[in-house]
Amino acid sequence: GTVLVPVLGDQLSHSLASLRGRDKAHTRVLMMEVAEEATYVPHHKQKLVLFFSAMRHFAAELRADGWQVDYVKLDDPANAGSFTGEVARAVERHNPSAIRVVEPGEWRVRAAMEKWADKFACPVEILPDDRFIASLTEFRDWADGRKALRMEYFYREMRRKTGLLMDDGEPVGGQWNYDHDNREPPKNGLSAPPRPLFAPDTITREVIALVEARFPGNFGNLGSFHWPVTAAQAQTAAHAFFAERLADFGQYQDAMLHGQDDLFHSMLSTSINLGLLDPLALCRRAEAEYRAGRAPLNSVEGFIRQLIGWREYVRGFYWLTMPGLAQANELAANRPLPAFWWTGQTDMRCLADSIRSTHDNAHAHHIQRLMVLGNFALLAGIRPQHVQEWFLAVYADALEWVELPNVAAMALYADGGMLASKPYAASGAYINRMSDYCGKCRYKVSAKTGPDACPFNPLYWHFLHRNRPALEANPRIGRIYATWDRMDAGKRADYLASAQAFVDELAPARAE
Ligand code: FAD
Ligand code: DLZ
Ligand code: SF4
Repeated sequence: GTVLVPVLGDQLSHSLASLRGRDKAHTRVLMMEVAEEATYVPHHKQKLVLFFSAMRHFAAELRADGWQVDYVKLDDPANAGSFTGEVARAVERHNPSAIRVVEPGEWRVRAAMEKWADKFACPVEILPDDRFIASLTEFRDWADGRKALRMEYFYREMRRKTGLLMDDGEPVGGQWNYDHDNREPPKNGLSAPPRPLFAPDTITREVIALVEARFPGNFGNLGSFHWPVTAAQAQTAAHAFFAERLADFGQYQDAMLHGQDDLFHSMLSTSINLGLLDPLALCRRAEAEYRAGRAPLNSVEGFIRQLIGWREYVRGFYWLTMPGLAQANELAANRPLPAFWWTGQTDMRCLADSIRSTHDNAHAHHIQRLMVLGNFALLAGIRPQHVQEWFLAVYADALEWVELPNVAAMALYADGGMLASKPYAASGAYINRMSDYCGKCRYKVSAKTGPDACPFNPLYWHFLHRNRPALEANPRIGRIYATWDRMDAGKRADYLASAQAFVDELAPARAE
C-alpha cells in the first residue's frame, strides 16, 4: 500500500530519514501550511514568508525528482488548520498502510503527533531526526547523573565523535577551545563584505502577497526579504561565508557596530534550521579552510563549536527539560515585556539598533540577542514567558527547541543554572567595550546613577541586590557582593533608586 510521509516546515532535507530509500511509487509526501503553525506566536512577516516559500520550493524539487507530493496551501478553502487535521484528510484521501514521519523539533508538535497512533487506523512510525549529530538517547546518556550540564564537556565528546579538528585523538593546536581569542572589540572603520542577497522569485512574491493579506499587523518588514529559500541558494550563502568572512569570524564574534547587522557572522542559521544545509558538512568545510591555511584556528574552532557544541547541546537540553523549561522562572521575574520591544522606540541606542535589525531582517546576531536584549530582560526582571514568546516570534531562525534554551536558560537564568554557571549579567561597560553604541547614546555609559546614567549600570546592581538569596552562594559571582557591601549606603541607595525610577517608567506591551 501507500505510505504517507508528512514533511514539516523545518524538515526540508532531501536526505530526510522518512524519505531516504523509499519507493517513490508507493509513497505520498504530505506538506501542509496550517494556521496553527502560522499563529501559535505572532511570527515576524519574514519568518512566515521564509517557511512558506522554502516549503513550496522544496515541494517543487521533490516533484521534479519524481515524488508524489500533496501540498496544502494556507489559503486552500478546505485547509483543516492543523497538522493533525491535515493528516486526517490525507488519510481519507489515500487510505495509507502506514504513516512515517521524522520526529518534530518542538515538544508541542510531538505531543500532537503522539496521538496519531490512536486516531488513525494505520501504524504510525516516528523516526529519529538524524540530521543532528547526537541522538536524543545519546544526549540523555551523557546528561544522566550530572548535576550541571556544561556545554564544553559535551562539545569535546562531539569533537571526538566527529573527528573534527582532531589529530591522533588530540585537539588540533593542543586546546579544545579558543574563545579567549574571540572577544576583540570592533576597530574603528571595521566593516565586513556584504553577504549575498536573494531577490524574491515568483514563488516568494506569491507568498509575500499571501502574508501581507493574512498577517498585515504582524511585526517586521517584507521589503527587505533576502533569505535563501532553496538548498542551492543556501549553498551560495555558505560559499560566500567561507570565502569572505570565516577568517575574521572568530576575532569579531562578539563585536557590535551600529547599522552593521551581519558583520562576520555566517547568517546561515535559517538555512540550517530549515534543513537546507547540513551542519556537519559545514563543519567539514570550515575545517578544510583551516587545513588549507585560509582561516585561523580560533575562527574555525569557534564556528565548529557553535554548530556541534551549542546547537546540538541546546537541542538535547530542550528535550531533557521540557515541558518544565517553558514555565521555569527561578528568579521570579514578573515584569511584563516593555512596549518598546515591539516599536523600537527607546533612547537606549544599543537596544534600539538591535530591535531595528530584528524588525528589518528577522535577525540579530548572538551578542545583540544575549548581551543587549537578553541582558536587559534579565536585569529588568522581565517575565521569561513574555521574553520567550517575543524571541520565538521575531527571529527567522526561531524554532522552540533552539530558542527556548537560549532565552530561558542562557539569557535569563530561569533554569537556575543548569545550563550556565552564572547569569550573563553585565553593566553598560561591557556593551561600551564591544560596540560603538554608547558614544552617540542619549545616556552616559560612564554615569552610574541618576536620570542620565546608562540604565544598565543601576539595573545591574538592582538585579544583584534583589536576587542575592538565589545568587550569593554561587562561587562565580559571590565576590561581587563584597564590592556592593563595601559601597557606602548612600551610593547603594542611589543605585537602587535610579534603577527603580527607570523600570517604573517602562510601559508594558499589553494591558495586564
Ligand atoms: P553564526 O554566528 O554564524 O554561528 C554559526 C551557527 O552556529 C549558527 O548559524 C547557529 O546554527 C549556530 N549557533 C550559534 N550559536 C548558537 C546557540 N547559542 N545555540 C544554537 N545554535 C547556535 N539560534 C537559532 O538558530 N534560533 C533561535 O531562535 C535562537 N535564539 C536565540 C536567543 C538568544 C537569547 C540567544 C542568546 C541566542 C539565540 N540563538 C538562536 C543562537 C544564535 O544567536 C543564532 O544562532 C545566531 O545569531 C544566528 O546567526 P548566524 O547564523 O549568523 O550565526
Ligand atoms: C514555523 C512554521 C510556520 C510559520 N508554518 C508552518 C506551516 O504552516 N507548516 C509546517 O509544516 N511548518 C511550519 N512552520 C515550522 C513548524 O512550526 C515546525 O516544523 C514545527 O514546529 C517543528 O516541530
Ligand atoms: Fe546602551 Fe547604555 Fe551604551 Fe546607551 S549608554 S548604548 S543604553 S549600553
